[in-house]
Amino acid sequence: MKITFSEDHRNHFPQGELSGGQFVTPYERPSRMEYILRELKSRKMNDFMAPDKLDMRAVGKIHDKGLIAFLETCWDQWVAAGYRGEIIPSSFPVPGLSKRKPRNIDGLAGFYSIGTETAITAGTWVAAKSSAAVALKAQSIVAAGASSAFALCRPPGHHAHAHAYGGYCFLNNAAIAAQAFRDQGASRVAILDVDFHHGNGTQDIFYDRDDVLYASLHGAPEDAFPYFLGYKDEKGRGKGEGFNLNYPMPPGTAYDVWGDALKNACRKIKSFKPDVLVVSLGVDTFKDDPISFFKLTSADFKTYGARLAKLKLPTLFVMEGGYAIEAVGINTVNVLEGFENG
Ligand code: SS9
Ligand code: ZN
Repeated sequence: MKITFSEDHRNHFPQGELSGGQFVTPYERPSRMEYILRELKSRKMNDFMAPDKLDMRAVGKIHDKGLIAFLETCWDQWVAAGYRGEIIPSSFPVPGLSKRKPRNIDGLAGFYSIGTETAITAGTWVAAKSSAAVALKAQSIVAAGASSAFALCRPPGHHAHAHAYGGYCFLNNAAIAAQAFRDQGASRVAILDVDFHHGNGTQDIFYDRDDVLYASLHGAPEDAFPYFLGYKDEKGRGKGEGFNLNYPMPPGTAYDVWGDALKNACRKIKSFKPDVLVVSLGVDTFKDDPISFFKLTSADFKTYGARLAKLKLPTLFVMEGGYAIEAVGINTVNVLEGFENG
């Protein structure tokens, strides 16, 4: 399987993540990629390709112009305002407040984000663009007829909405790739999100649509980030009704239950008859993940990779989360290897 990757991800590495009222080293850090690369190479998965320059029209199909302009210019505005730290928003337009866009960059950051954990630095926009380009390159490989490809994206994407960044995500790589498949002739695209966290951004982007099915297995939002989306009764809206499938699961969930949810999601995907499958591949379902509460073992990742192969669909894997960094490589490559041998 071809793998797309760019070293430009390194441009995004904030010093701090606001977590539990303290600044910690961000869980979403560059070394995650090193562990994955090392494991890929040690298992002879060596077919790497660099991305092309990002096609901003493809990004513009998913993201709002205002968010794109914000991400492009926010660092310069922040510095010009005299702020000395990284960009962390502090005020949000929750219901009851107006939805008007402020001029002040601190206000603007709250306007365009879903939370405070995701700091922006000087290099964030370059990295975010490279991540989307990595997704689109792998998408083009599958669109050209490959049975699968792996987009080794960083930063991740599934928490990014059309109008907002957050949850370590800036551009929604999987959504941009899914839309590119549609624009290049696919009639129906299924997105299966196996990251521990609900992909609130991806759900919201396709919520009204019947041409892109979104199915997600995740920690129940009562107990887990992103807290405000991912409930079972969120099924889609208008003609999109029935094309959004959430499988929230409680703390302690292991493969017996998780695997059944996957089986169910795969059945639904099959009856949707998609032309292509996009997998939002997060491995933070692992038992030792520091910010998650599922109990999958490394062997389970291989098992479900093989299960995904049974769908017999052209499949684009897009890297999302996974924070038990030493195991992130093993678990990610287990999915890919399970898929290839499946
Ligand atoms: C940790 C809270 C984690 C953000 C999680 C984003 C995961 C992206 N104090 N919140 S896959
Ligand atoms: Zn996650």
